[in-house]
Amino acid sequence: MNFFREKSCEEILREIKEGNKITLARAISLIENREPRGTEILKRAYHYTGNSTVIGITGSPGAGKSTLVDKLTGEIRKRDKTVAIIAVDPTSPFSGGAILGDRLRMQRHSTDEGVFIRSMATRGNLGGLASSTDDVIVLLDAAGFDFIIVETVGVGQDEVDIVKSAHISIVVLVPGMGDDIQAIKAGIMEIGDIFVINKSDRDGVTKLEQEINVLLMLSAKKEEELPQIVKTVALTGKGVDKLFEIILEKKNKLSQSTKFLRYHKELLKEKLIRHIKEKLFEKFSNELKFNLEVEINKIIENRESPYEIAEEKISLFLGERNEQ
Ligand SMILES: Nc1nc2c(ncn2[C@@H]2O[C@H](COP(=O)(O)OP(=O)(O)OP(=O)(O)O)[C@@H](O)[C@H]2O)c(=O)[nH]1
Ligand SMILES: [Mg+2]
Repeated sequence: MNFFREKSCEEILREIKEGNKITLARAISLIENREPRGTEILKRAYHYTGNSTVIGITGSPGAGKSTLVDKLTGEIRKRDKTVAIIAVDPTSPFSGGAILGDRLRMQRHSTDEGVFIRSMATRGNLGGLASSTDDVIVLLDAAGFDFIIVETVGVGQDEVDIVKSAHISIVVLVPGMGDDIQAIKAGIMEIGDIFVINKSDRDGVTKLEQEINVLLMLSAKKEEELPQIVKTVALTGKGVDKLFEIILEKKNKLSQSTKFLRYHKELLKEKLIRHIKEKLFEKFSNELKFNLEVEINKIIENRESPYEIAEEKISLFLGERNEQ
């Protein structure tokens, strides 16, 4: 690990752009752990972004997302394009790399030079999982991957936020979920650009399709194109070529997608505010030798109010800066 610490951020970025996957993996860890060097690398990497197509895939556990990603990877590689895959697991704080590795079902591509696979779990993500994922996407984009696929499990707010970083969002559903479809949050219906009915070798496909259609009508926004529904059997690959064609069509029309532009703006706004907050808090803490534990104890033990502590410290911080 030492030799990595000695490398300059320029060197690290150059190696990443040259396709060095070990350096890439290490740089991702820096970003996940919110290390200052991670931010330094991101600053430089950002200038090289904008060339990847980012695909988000979300859906309930076991819906067949990884099997689908594996087949999509096949389609991408057939065209000699490269792909980076991130599997995100926000639901389980206990998932280690091994379990995630198993969840990926990507063994056949793991030795392929044009494929990079990485899992991200909740642990270590100090700035929130969605923002870490977003930063990792920046690095993978700079690394030059043609496609970046993000697989997330679940249908909660975390997944909605993560998938918002994508250019094209795919929601995977399976027939025979019973009333489960009612439990799917409006948020997830809203982010989907493509709805995949996977395991369409099973009964209940037509019923599910009708249910999705109803939900889509209800959450549709006038100015935005209605999402498409595609039936697949990920296990055999049936329908995946059609799915990939639709992805390519959507990719070509991205600049006209009001939804994508809306999310893109929202995301940039959040990114900018988060960075300002983080940087300010870092300066504030360093200059005032601010110790969160000490202040929290004051609140709990002496019943001092957090409002006053915050305002006092801010005045002190600003006062000190004025004197400089
Ligand atoms: N019958 C049938 N089974 C499928 C299909 N696609 C995937 N499966 C099976 O469904 C199971 C779950 O597939 P995964 O690809 O791991 O699903 P996942 O959504 O990635 O699962 P998690 O990452 O654990 O949430 C596996 O046993 C697959 O073989 C399909 O189209 N039809
Ligand atoms: Mg999976």
